[in-house]
Amino acid sequence: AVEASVPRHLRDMWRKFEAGEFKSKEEFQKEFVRHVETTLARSMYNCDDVGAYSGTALALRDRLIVAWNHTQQQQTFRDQKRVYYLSLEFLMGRTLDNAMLNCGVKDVVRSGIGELGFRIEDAIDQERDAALGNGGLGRLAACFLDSLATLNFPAWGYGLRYKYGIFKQEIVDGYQVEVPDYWLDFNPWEFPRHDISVDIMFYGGVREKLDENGKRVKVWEGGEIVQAIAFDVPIPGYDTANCNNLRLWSSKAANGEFDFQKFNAGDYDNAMSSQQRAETISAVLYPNDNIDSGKELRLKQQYFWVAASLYDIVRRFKKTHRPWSEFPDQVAIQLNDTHPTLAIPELQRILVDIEKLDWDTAWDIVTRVFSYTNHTVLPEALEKWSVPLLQHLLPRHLQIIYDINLFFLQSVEKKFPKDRELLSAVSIIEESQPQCIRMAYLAIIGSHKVNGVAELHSDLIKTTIFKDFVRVFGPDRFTNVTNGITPRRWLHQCNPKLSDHIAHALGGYDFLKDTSLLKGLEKWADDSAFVDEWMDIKLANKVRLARFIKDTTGIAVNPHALFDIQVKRIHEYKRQQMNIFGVIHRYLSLKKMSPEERKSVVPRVSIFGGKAAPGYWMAKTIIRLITAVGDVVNNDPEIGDLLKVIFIEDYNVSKAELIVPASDISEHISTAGTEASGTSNMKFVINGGLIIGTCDGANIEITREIGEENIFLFGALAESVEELRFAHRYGKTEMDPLLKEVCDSIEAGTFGDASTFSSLLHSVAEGGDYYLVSDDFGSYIKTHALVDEAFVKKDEWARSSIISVANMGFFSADRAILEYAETIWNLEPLPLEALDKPVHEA
Ligand code: B1H
Ligand code: IMP
Repeated sequence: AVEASVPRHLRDMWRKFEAGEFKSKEEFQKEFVRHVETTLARSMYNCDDVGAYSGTALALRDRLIVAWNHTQQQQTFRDQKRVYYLSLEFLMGRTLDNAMLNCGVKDVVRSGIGELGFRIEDAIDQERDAALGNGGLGRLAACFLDSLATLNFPAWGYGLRYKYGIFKQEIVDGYQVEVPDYWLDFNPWEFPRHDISVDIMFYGGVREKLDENGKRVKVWEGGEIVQAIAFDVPIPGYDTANCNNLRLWSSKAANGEFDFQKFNAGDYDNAMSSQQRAETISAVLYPNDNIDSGKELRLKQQYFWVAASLYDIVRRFKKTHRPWSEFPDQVAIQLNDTHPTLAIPELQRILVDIEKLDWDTAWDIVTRVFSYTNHTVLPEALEKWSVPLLQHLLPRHLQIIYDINLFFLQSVEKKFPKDRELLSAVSIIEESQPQCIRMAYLAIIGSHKVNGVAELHSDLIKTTIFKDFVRVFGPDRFTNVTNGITPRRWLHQCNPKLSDHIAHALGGYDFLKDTSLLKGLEKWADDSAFVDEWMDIKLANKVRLARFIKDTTGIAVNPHALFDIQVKRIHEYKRQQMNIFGVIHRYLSLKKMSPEERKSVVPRVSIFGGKAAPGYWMAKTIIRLITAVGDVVNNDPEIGDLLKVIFIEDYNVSKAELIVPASDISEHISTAGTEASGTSNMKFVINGGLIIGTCDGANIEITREIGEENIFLFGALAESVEELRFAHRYGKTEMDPLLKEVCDSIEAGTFGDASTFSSLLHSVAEGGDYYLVSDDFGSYIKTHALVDEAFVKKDEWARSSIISVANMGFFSADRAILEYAETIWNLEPLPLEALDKPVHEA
C-alpha cells in the first residue's frame, strides 16, 4: 500500500491552513469579489457579465479543487482498483452551471451574485463550450464521467487537450463555413501540471542486444522526442463530495522552447519548426464523426496520448510496490472505440521490453486490464493503419503487433485446424496493398470484454463484422451495455422547470440519482393540474427557443406550432436528406391546397442543426438544400405560419440544452442497422418530447420501455436492409412516387439552381440509394400524418409525454456505468463516509 509521505507534525501544520469551501451567500460573495479584484484585476466599475462569469467560476473552482484533493488523497490511501476511461473525445460543453448544481450551491450563488448586480443566467451564458469531441461518442464520454463521479467510483478520464476543438460552423449564403474554435483564452476549469510531463518517442529504430543476464532484448531508440504535459480538469459528482479527474495531455517540444543550437546559428525557421511540429500533435481535433481519416498526424495523436496515459497509470501503480501480477486487480482500462488501441501493444512493450516480464505473463496481464467498446458498424469508420506508416512511426509496436497476431493465429489454428479462410478472416493484418492493421481486431484480441452500445448493435457486431471472433473466443467475450445519458445535465440543468415539477410530484429530487423513481409520474398522468403545468412548461421551453431563433435568424416562428427537430451530425446514414425531402413534400402539398383546406393543417416548424465533416461534400449539400428550402418556404406568403424551416447554426452542447427541452417531435431516422445507439433520442424523450424513428439503435429499447403506443416508428427493419440494397443494385426497384415528385421539383429549380443538388438527387436515384431513402419514404410520410393527427389531441399527447418520461429510468448513464463496473471492470465504489470529511490517514 501507499505510505503517507508527509510526517505527522507537518500534516498538522498543513491542516491548520487547509482551504475551505464557501457555504453561505456571504462566503461566496467574499470569494467572488476577491477573485474579481485580484485574480482578474478588475473592479466593480468594470465588471461586466464576462467578469461575473469569471469571478463565479474562479470561486467555484477553488471549491472543486478542495474536493478534488480530498478525493484523490482518499483514492490513493484506499488503494482500490481504479478505472481509466481512454477517449480521444470528451464533449463536455459548459461547466459552471453543471458544477454549481452538482455541488448544490446554485441558489447560494444566484442570490449572492444577484445582490452584486448580476443575473446568474447571464453569467452562465458567457462560458464557451469545451467542445473536444464530434458528437455522440464524445458526449457519451462526458456523461460517463458525470456518472462515475456521482456514483463515487474511483475513475479517471484520459484525453487530449486540443487547442482547437470542433470547428465553429457558420452559414454563409446557405453553405457551411468552418471557423477555428480557439477556446483556451480563459479556461478556469483546467490546472496545468507542469511537473507532470512524459517524454514520448516517435520514429527511430529497433536494435537487439544482450542484457546483463545474457538474454536477447529489443531496444527502441534514436527517435524524436515530444513532451506530454498534463492538464487536470476536476469532475464533481452530483450530491457527493467525490470529485474525479480528467487528465488531458498537451504536446510540447522536448528540451525547452525550441532548438537552441539552431537558434544560435541564426537558423530561426528551423529552430521554430521542430517546436511547431511538436505542438501540432495536440493542436486540433479531427472533425470526422463516424469516418476514419487515416492521416499520419492522427496516428501520432493516438500514440502520444496513449503512451503518456499508460506511463502515468504505470507510475501510479508502481508507487504501491505491488507485484505486476496484481496490476489487473488495481487497473481497468476502457478503450472508447479503437482510437486508443495502441495502448495494447504499448503496455505489452512496457511489460516485456522495460519490465522484463516474459511474453505470456505480460499478455495475460494486458488482456485482463483492457476492454473495448465498439460504437459503429459502418465500414468507412472502422480504423485501419497502413503497415508502412506504422513501421516508420512506431517500429517496435509493429513488431509487437506482428507477434500478437502470430501467437493468436497459432492458437486459432490449434482450435480450428486447416481452416485457412478463418485464419485470414481473423488476422490483424489485412492483406491489402499496402498491408493494413485492423485496429478493431487488435482491440478484440487484447481485451477480455468487447461491448456494443445498444442491444441491436451488440447483436449485429456478433453476427456481422466480428462473427469470426465469436467462433474463436465464444460468445462470452461479447456483451451489451446500452448507452445512457446523465439526468443531471439532460433534465435538471437544461429543463429546470420540468425537473422542479417532477420533484414536486415525487416529493424530492431523488429521481436525479435513481431514475427508476420517475415511474411514480404515471399516477399523475390523469391529474389535470399536473398535466396542464406539464404542457405549460413545454410551451415555455418552445417560447424560449422561438426567441433564440428570432434573435439569431430573424425568423419569427409560432410557439404553438408543432416543433419538429432533427439535430445531430449531418450524415447520409442519419438521413437528414429524407427529412428535408419530407418537408418539401409537405410544402408541395400545402401549395396544392385551397385556402379552406389549409385551415385544417397543423402548423409546423421543422428545425435542423448539425455540422458536416469539412471534407464530406454530400453532407454539405444536404445543409445547402435545407437552407435553400428555408429561403423559399419561409418567404412564401401563401404558407405563412403553416410551415417554417429553420437551420440552427453551430449546433453544440450548450445549444442542445436549449433545443432538447423544446421539441414536440424529434427525428431519429437512420437506416435500420446503421445508428449504433443514438443518445439524443433519450435526451428528447426524458424532456417530454415524442419521437419519430426507425427500428434502429436505442430506439428499439426506448420503445420497449415506454410502450409502442407512445412512439412513431416506421421503415424497413435491419434484417431486410441487405435484401433491399440488393434489389436496388440489380435495378429491381422504382423510386417511390412521392419522392419522385419531390426530386422533380428540386430538378425543376423550385429551390434554386438544380445543379447544386444533382449529386444528392443522384444518391437516392434508382440503382443507388444505399441508405434506402426511397424504400422508407412512403411510410415516413404516412407516419408524419399520424403525428399531425395525434398532436391536435392534446390530452392524449400529454399523456404519452408523461408516460414516456415515467418509463425512461433505464436510460440513465448511472445504470450503464453500474453495468460496466459489475460485468466488465469488477470495480467497487469508494466508501462514501470517508469522502465527507478531510482525510485522516487510514
Ligand atoms: C459513434 C463514432 C465515431 N460511433 C470515428 N462511431 C470517429 C467514429 O473521429 N473518428 O474517427 C468519431 C466518432 N461515433 C457514435 O457513438 C454512434 O454513431 C452513435 O450511434 C452512438 O450513440 C455514439 C455513442 O455510443
Ligand atoms: P498521483 O496518483 O501521483 O497522480 O496523484 C494524484 C493525487 O493523489 C495527488 O495530487 C494527491 O492529491 C493524491 N496523492 C498522491 N500521492 C499521495 C500520497 O502519498 N498520499 C496522499 N495522497 C496522495
